[in-house]
Amino acid sequence: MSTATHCPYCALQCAMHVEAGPDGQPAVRPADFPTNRGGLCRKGWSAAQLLHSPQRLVRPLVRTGGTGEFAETGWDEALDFVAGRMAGVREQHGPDAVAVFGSGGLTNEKSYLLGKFARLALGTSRIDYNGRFCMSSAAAAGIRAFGLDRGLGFPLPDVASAEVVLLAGANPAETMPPMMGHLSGPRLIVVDPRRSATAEFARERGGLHLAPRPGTDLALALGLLHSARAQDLLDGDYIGARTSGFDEAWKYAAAFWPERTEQVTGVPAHLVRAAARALGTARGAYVLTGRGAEQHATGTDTVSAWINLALALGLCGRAGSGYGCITGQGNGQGGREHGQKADQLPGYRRIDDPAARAHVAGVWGVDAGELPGPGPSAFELLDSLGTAAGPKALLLMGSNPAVSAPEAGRVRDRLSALDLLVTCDFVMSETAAMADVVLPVAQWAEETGTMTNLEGRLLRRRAVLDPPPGVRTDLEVISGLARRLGQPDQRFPAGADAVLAELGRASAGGGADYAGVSPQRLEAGEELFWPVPGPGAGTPRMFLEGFAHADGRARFAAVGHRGAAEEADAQFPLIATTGRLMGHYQSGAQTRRIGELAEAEPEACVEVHPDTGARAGLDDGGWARVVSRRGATLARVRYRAGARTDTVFLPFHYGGEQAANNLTNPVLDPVSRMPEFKVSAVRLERSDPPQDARAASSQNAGAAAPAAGAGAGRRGPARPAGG
Ligand SMILES: Nc1nc2c(c(=O)[nH]1)N[C@H]1C(S)=C(S)[C@@H](COP(=O)(O)OP(=O)(O)OC[C@H]3O[C@@H](n4cnc5c(=O)[nH]c(N)nc54)[C@H](O)[C@@H]3O)O[C@H]1N2
Ligand SMILES: Nc1nc2c(c(=O)[nH]1)N[C@H]1C(S)=C(S)[C@@H](COP(=O)(O)OP(=O)(O)OC[C@H]3O[C@@H](n4cnc5c(=O)[nH]c(N)nc54)[C@H](O)[C@@H]3O)O[C@H]1N2
Ligand code: SF4
Ligand SMILES: [Mo]
Repeated sequence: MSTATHCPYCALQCAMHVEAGPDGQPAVRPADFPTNRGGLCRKGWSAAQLLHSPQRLVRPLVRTGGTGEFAETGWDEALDFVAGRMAGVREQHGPDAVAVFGSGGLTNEKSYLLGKFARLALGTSRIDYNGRFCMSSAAAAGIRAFGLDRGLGFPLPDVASAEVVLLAGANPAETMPPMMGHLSGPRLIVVDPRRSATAEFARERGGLHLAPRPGTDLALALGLLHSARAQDLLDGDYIGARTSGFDEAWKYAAAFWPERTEQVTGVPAHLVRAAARALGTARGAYVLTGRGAEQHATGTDTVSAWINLALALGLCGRAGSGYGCITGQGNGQGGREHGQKADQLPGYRRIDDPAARAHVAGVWGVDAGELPGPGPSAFELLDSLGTAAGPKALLLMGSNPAVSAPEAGRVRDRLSALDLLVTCDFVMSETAAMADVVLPVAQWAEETGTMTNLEGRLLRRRAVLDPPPGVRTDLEVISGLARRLGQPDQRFPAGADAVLAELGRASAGGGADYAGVSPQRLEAGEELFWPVPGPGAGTPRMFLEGFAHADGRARFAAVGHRGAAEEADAQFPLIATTGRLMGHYQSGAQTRRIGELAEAEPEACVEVHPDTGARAGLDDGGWARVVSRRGATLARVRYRAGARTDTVFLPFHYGGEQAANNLTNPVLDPVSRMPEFKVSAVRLERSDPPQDARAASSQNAGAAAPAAGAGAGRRGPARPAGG
């Protein structure tokens, strides 16, 4: 056995072979591919370990009436129970009382079928997904500027030949290590409040590190635009021929001369000038944003300000330069196109557009009037669960919001208030542990499907092995539930290729057109970048002929700086920002269960400048309690001499009392509905080690997790099975 496929984790989707290792268990070998060029990070190398982990779920679990503990059950009983309860809730409270929460980790086929399931089998408008927490601000700003949004509008290897690359709030040295191979040639300008691994990489190679106070990127981007104009570096011909709205946008930049920019952001004026000069004089330059620029209540406007800079320098829609958002999850790109978003139908269509509704309803064989309208965004949806007017039941696929949602304590309360929580997962995540029903599903190497990576490139995920006995695929779960909810069999096929063919028809003519994508073409090794409307090659480089707005021009956005929702004050004198470590993925549900990863990063940490730590009475290597208005979290102190003294950093990969999201502020961006994960006002206190530190880290990677009884997290009355 040796099968070519792609990594289960991030959007770089590194190519790999899965084959039998020395112990006979599946193991990973990297493959050469344009994005990863034979590299993998340590998560990719160890990814196969979860396939045969003793912590793997292999039987449906339903909480029993008597004890409130999980009991193993058969698939028919479990699916009958779930469909029966969903139908009952809908009968009693109406279709919007059943909600669905999806994921940018799901294949294109799953994303599509899940959206269709919500709209048709449940008739609910209550569906959104974790991508809302990811790159929704960049997507909104991209649509605003270009008329259409694709993470990178060009193949990743293009950036290697640029002279300068500016990375705003992205730390690929930890979040996509093999990408650094493409970034070793260009001079890097890294915008990050922390001296991240990527900032170090830039400094070592003669690049620049600009360390703004979290939440002030918009001002910094305005300052760079101001300084570029002052140095006569703008591309006037391009602005005149290919864009509109420069004058209105400039009004906001006019006031941000470098010294003023320094006052607001903390970035020295000479660095603002130097960065503008480097970017503006480069032959070939890219501006790339990551979550650091995007996960703010001002995220959309902030990305718009970075795009304005790129437009003013004439970088977009040209070969050899550009703006891009580095998408995050494995299918962060495809997951945002096929209708699991509250306001969306397949093919990047809007659910409130009559023509889009008519097209998709036609493919689905229903009347457009049967399709529900737009629903609330991810956090608003989670925050309404179990309230008088909110959903009473939730089907969750591919997310662990008890750990990863903002103000997670509040979200856990809402999850507990549900009458029915159903999760599909392959491990007992913190959210699964709160569920009434847990359905054990297949993992990446056990199923077929397609993914769309950060470049908009279509990839084939191939089944290498059979799932363990008793495990079903997500598509089989959706299909089985739909049938039990009275849908005709052929409307919800469980075969990935059949779903892809239908997705192609549903997306045809939309922005993200997959009509020409087929398993045969992918198996034949064709390089396909969407839109792929037909048999042609697709679109590796977008907007070369014109932008997707009706007039073909890109639009400057008139955006001004405003501060974060929460400022530091006497009670909460520091800003906490959050993000990622190399060795864990997201909520950590998968990677905390892989021995070598859990051992390397067994517990939460907080990065603190030594002076700041000393002032709070902390010791390097000791424990701190980090407190915000919303809650507290425990983390081991890591002194970082290069850190800002007004800012601390926490990874969000841990649950319970070590969850960074106990602190975070769920204030939302008005356009994208993105929560402000990157700015919370906090204070630091010295703390004893957490009660669960030892137990948690040994249990994370340890042997068999108990199946029955694993759900101690769930409060509230027990529910009878089979009701
Ligand atoms: N190891 C690992 N890799 C991953 C993931 C993972 O969980 N672990 N997740 C994947 C996913 S889904 C995503 S979305 C990507 C995310 O990839 P990145 O965007 O690279 O990840 P983050 O660590 O969230 O944020 C990047 C940087 O933003 C900085 N930052 C914080 N506040 C601000 C600010 O106000 N302005 C600026 N300019 N920077 C700020 C942080 O210090 C951090 O270094 O990674 C993907 N890859
Ligand atoms: N404080 C803070 N919070 C953040 C962020 C931050 O930077 N700071 N980043 C946000 C971002 S960018 C993201 S993307 C989210 C991610 O956070 P989550 O949405 O929680 O993502 P994961 O931790 O990947 O959770 C995926 C869950 O689904 C399971 N799973 C994985 N693949 C599949 C599949 O194919 N099918 C099914 N049924 N299950 C699957 C996994 O085992 C795991 O339990 O977190 C957000 N939260
Ligand atoms: S960089 Fe991303 S895709 Fe590549 S091996 Fe690491 S987690 Fe997997
Ligand atoms: Mo993400």
